[in-house]
Amino acid sequence: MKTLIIYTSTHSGNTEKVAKAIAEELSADLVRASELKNYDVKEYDLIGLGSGIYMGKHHISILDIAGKLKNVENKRFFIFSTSGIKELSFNNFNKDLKEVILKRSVRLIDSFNCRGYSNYGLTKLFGGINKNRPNEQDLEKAKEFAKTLKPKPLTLCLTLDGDRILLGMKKRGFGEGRWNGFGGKLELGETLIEGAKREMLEESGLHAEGLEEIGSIEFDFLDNNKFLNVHFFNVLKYSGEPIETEEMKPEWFNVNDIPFDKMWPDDQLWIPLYLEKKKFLGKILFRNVNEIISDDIKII
Ligand code: S76
Repeated sequence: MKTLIIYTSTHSGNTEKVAKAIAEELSADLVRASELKNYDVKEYDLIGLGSGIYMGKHHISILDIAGKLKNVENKRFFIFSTSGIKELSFNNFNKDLKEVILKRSVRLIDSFNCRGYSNYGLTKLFGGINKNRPNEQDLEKAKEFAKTLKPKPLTLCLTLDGDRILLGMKKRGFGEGRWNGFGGKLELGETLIEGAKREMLEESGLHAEGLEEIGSIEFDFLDNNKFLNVHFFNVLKYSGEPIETEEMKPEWFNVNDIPFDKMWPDDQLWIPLYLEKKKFLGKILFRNVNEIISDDIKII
């Protein structure tokens, strides 16, 4: 995921601190609104826009840029701000920026706000409000927020044995009714390899003894909030016999007879690379679970 963060931080540098914390967590490119030269965001997957709140709105430079960015279609956006006071229902200071963003065909994923030092207007009389904020805790919260914007890691294992490949018919849940590799979400504290081995055993009955990562693809789904980073593994060595579980029905297929018409549509893009022992990195955008809108898979 490639992220661009555009921000304006005028008086106290409050928003800059938050922007930097989020950028660090996401390895994002960070640019001040006043220094933005290229409005074309084609190369980015996620765009963050943030500033202080002035008279109940984001800074005018941010509102302006939100309307002018080019090639934003289908991109993910998030917004952030620092403010003297808390956002309240009658004082919805994300409203104007949200409106500008939602006029473009993009997705606004989430927003973050925290207190920032302010000596604006009358608050000047008593030395300003929210001294030393954003503080360490605020910046930690900003990083936690940034983590939620990342794609969720998943594993998927493929097993070859001579000219056979092991697939499983998914009996329930995400991908039900499709032949698939074996894998799933990580449990707390698990590494990708540990998760891949556990899922392989739970879903197929096979002990994967050697695994090599063969690629990864970020899957983004326009019609829901799913955003996945699937890490693909080749099972180098296994023991045991495939058994049907309540989740999957395993079956060996000849590699010339893979049932692509009953699989995820993306499988036709990367399984041939796997069979040719090529490693890959990619991004795929789905409209729903059946239609690929765009794909970009590179051999590495
Ligand atoms: O081969 C696939 N398995 C999945 O679980 C999901 N593809 C895929 N694409 C979203």
